[in-house]
Amino acid sequence: MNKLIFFVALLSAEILSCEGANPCCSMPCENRGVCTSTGSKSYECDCTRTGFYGENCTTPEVLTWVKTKLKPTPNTVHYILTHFKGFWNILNNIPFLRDGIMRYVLTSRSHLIDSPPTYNSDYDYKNWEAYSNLSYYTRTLPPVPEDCPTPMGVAGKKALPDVKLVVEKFLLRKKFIPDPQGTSLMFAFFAQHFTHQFFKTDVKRGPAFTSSLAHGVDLSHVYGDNMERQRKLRLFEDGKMKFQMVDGEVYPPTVKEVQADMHYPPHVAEEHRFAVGHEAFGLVPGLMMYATIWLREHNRVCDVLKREHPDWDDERLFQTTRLILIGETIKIVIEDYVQHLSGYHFKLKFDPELLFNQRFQYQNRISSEFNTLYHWHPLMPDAFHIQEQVYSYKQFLFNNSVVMNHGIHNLVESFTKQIAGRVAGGHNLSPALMMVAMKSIEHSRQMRFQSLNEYRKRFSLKPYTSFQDMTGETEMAAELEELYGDIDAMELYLGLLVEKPRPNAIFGETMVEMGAPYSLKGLMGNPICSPEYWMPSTFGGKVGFEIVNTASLQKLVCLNLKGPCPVVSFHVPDVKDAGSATINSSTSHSGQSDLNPTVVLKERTSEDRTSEL
Ligand code: ACD
Repeated sequence: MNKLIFFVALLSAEILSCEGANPCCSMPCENRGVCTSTGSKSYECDCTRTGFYGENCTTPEVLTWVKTKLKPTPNTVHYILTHFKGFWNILNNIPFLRDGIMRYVLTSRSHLIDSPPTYNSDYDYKNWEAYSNLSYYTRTLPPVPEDCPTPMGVAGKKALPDVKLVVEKFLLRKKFIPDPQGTSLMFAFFAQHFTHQFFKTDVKRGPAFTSSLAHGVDLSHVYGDNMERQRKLRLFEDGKMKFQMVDGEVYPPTVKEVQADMHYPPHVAEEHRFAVGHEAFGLVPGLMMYATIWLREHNRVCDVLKREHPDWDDERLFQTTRLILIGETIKIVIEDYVQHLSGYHFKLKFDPELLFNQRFQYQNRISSEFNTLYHWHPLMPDAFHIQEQVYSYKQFLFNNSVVMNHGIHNLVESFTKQIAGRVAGGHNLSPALMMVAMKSIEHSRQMRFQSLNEYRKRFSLKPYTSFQDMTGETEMAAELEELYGDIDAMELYLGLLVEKPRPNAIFGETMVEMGAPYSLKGLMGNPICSPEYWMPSTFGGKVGFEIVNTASLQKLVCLNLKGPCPVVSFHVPDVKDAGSATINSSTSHSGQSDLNPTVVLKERTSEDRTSEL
């Protein structure tokens, strides 16, 4: 018996020491060095332009050494940006300082993204196919080679733990944990609506493939991702999109009317089968609410442009309006959405000119890792509170009658008042969404994602030294250790969701330090931000350019509703702002009172606002 144990131990020691396996399995090249195996036992690290040299790219060049000594840690930077409100209030009003900091945020973040893109899930070395085939998501880190002893290379056990088990053990919600940053469902549905234009996994081909070939903000979720669909949705009159009027308000047309395919289960009544740019937006009323708002915005902007250019034909009005809406989207995402997420007192700024004299490529490719990390399903509550009613998931899903019965005004108000769940820290996923989390993990494994720690290193973060270091507590850490065996074998997605959140924050460090580079590169890499496009004439002149440059969530909603404007914000209102808000947010939101509409705003009509905003 003892002999047998000795033999098994020897055997596994041999396998795990990588004897005969691809030498790159141990990820020996540090600091973004590129590993190439040279025969079955040796490898070479290419340290070109990493700022490091040596066999494993571990020795810093002098300048790199100085920079690393001077550079504050991401947590320190985050602390500074989320504290000292008085200091930031002054700085935000000194244009050249605000611009300088914003330029630094944009460049330092986007330089972490390979551009042009490099790998995909089928190629762990650079080649023309991986570069040119747009139907793949790209990869920031190449897949773990197939011939490695463990799924994460050499670290950890030979097999990863059961997916259902880890989701149940670490992700499922016991009791709803509200986001301490005060994120509202208005934010959660915006995230879902906005990201579905560029996260469009081609389910037939598998998780490595996308059917959104623009790889960025193209508003295909409003206009359709191909010409046939676009044509079905367009009115071909004054640049407008098709619509229907219900009780004097604009809603999307029905599938029957426009013949654009949508995914609805059989029980959905014909009159509630709305047709919009994205086939799946019938899934939840929150998505259909935003689809309706953007549809109204498109037709509103067409009217504005038509007044400016009575001679323009339908095509030009349509195309120019689309560019304006792309600009509005980027502006809202940076200045309202990312601003909210960041919790910064520093006021982020959308100004493409900040990058005009910088090294920056106007192109983007969505990566599988970005898609995976954006599965923020813990945001979702256990039920949805709209006016006086409470909807379970079963009642809410595929239920456009919620949109019609309550109307956009009441949906906006209710979603703004309901707080979303905290994303990091574990144990906050609604059981209704268990399958989605399981799929994220299964897909990550199928695509052979490297470990959380490899991604931390890739994004200039120190690898976690233990499970406790990662979770900041002991209970989950001990269970994770038992299942994964080694912190270097911790998988990316689960790691992101169980990571210790930053104090009073929605996310942990890794989510922000990985998510921000993908986001800012993707937003600013849009062609409309390039010097060739970024000028009034692109947007139909001064009036169109002004619409882009003054866009906000509040305007987007208020200019497209009749009557008084509801409370609209990515942050649940503080109790003093709205007596009926169900939950007060406790924390560090970032001096964004200007994003919270005031009581005064509630009393204005949309006509008043059109001239004011
Ligand atoms: C910074 C700014 C603050 C970053 C704060 C949080 C970022 C975390 C995750 C990503 C957030 C938003 C994603 C938004 C847009 C995606 C756009 C993709 C376009 C293709 O410190 O840098």
